[in-house]
Amino acid sequence: MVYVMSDLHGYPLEKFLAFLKKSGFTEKDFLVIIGDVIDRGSDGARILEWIIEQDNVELLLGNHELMMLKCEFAFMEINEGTVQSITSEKMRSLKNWAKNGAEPTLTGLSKLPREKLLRIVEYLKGCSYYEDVKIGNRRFVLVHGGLPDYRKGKPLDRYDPYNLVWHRPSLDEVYDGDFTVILGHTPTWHYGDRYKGRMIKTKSWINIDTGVAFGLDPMLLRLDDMQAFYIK
Ligand SMILES: [Mn+2]
Repeated sequence: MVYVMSDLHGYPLEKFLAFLKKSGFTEKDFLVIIGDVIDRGSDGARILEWIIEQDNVELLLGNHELMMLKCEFAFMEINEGTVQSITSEKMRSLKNWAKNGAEPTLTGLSKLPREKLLRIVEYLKGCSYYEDVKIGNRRFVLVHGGLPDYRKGKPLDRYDPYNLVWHRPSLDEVYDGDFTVILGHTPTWHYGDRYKGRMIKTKSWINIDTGVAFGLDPMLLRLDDMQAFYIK
């Protein structure tokens, strides 16, 4: 079966693995994480390390992974002693990432052997912005932020990648295609206290970012039977 989750934001790895197991996830299942496994919390680098070792787990890009990739120079060139130049553009990228909770991720990454760091960076460079999956007779589009400037029938590869990971749909945003969009990025409490820690299901999309970045726990959604799993 296919499970999805989003926005782990450095959630403690052992707690995350225990939650997966408790929800019935086994090596026969597949897990798609819809972006933002790093930053804010302590275990972002450990989660990345874990993901690259799994055959049945796929990470889609979130805005935080994109910010990390833009700062590749910070832990590659410096580590290697080959810093060519820190341009003002690089400084801006670093400042932006730092502002968004990069510190624990950088600390974790700096402890890894260089070879593993390289593997993680190469893995992230190969990640997709979205996944279009069919389960039974239902179609799902998995994407971190949503579908900005939605137009019916517009191929997914025609959307601006940057906006796919930064978009925040309003509750009444409608995607009138033959699919349900599963997204994260905007903690559900952002839409009102009554959604705090729970997923939001609209006619067109389901938001599964339960707010780990703000001290809450992640959730899992199993697409085959639409069963939702919560820690509490
Ligand atoms: Mn995000």
